[in-house]
Amino acid sequence: MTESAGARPRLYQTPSSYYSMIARLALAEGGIAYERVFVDIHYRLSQQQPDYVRINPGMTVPTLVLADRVLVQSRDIAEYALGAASDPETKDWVDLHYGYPIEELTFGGILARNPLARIMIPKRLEAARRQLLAHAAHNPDLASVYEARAAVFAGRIKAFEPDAVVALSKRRRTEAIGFMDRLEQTLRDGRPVLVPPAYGVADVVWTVFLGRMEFAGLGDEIPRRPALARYWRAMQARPGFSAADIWTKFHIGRLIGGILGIGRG
Ligand SMILES: N[C@@H](CCC(=O)N[C@@H](CS)C(=O)NCC(=O)O)C(=O)O
Repeated sequence: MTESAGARPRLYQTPSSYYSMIARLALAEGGIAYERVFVDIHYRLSQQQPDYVRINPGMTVPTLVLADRVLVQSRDIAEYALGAASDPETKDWVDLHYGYPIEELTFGGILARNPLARIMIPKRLEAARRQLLAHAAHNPDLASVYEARAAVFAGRIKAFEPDAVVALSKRRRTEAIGFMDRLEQTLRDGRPVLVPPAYGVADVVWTVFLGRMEFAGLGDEIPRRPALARYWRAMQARPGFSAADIWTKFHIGRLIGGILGIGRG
């Protein structure tokens, strides 16, 4: 992690991270200039470093550091950039999105299909849990936050047990397809954005969700729904979409490049 002076907001983020994409898209759409700081959440587990934990005790990305406050939830960052979801329709769409554990779709799918991942991912989760406990022992002032985070990882290890994961991934896929049906029904009247009249937070989160559908092998479900397909094309054509670097497929080279510090943050 690098620090630099200046009044621009600093976004601690990871290129491949779903919730970082939400932050990047919202900031791009909101026209907010900011500096990206790369956090290696996969290999170095930099989100667990004490200096990061002091900024974001939840130990997740993204984190937006503003002159007068720190935002540690992608939803808050999106609402900062584009305005809070004040109407009930926007709020319902955003609540629906955040009620869904997207990582269970992504990792559940990988684990259900890939025997090597079934060995590697639980090992990585266990290593992360142990490192959290080691941090707790070395940083007494942060022990309670480290222990709380270790408990979250223990839960993940359980959720991703080989026997549980196939059923879990099936359930998350069915739910995701249900969301696409719901989007299709809403968009069928030809509306250009999810909650007219203006582009907003609901469009940000559901655009990143559709990107994740492509990424997770559910992309074929989009063209089967004409209104959703039209909306997805329109969202991808927006300048903010390319600026935000939304991953619709897995880029192993960029993942490694980021970790080695040779990619763009
Ligand atoms: N509720 C948070 C969730 C953030 C989140 O789960 N971020 C993931 C990456 S997409 C993360 O930081 N994972 C690293 C970890 O759990 O150690 C938000 O919306 O910002």
